[in-house]
Amino acid sequence: MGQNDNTRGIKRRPKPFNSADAHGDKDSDGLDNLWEYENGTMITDADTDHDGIKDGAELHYWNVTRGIPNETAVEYLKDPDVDKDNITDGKEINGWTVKIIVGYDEENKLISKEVTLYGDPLVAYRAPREEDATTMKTTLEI
Ligand SMILES: [Ca+2]
Ligand SMILES: [Ca+2]
Ligand SMILES: [Ca+2]
Ligand SMILES: [Ca+2]
Repeated sequence: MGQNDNTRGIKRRPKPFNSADAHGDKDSDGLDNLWEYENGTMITDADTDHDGIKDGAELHYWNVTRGIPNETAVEYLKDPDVDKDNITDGKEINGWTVKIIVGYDEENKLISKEVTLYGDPLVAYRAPREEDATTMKTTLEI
């Protein structure tokens, strides 16, 4: 790097930090300023896509845990909901709490309980539907 910059013939954007800061980590997300600048993630926001997982941890998840190639992983860092199921990557990976209906009491009031659900951020999650609750009710009454 450095010496080859002039031979590329592309206009270089001014860097938002001086070279001494290139290996700093302004937002403490585990990725240095230069990497973030070059990959288009936010240097001053630890969670670029606001999906609940900091950039460094999210990159590690995609790269290492899921074996996603770097180029795609970088896109996922900027996408809060990769599988477009309206549940953020952070929720699917770290779990989220929902109330589910487990049955009805004697007065026919719904009994619900809170459960933590986990999803796969690469597979669209199918939310429990009303039919499921009915099935559960039937099962409970038997
Ligand atoms: Ca950083
Ligand atoms: Ca993120
Ligand atoms: Ca993401
Ligand atoms: Ca999702």
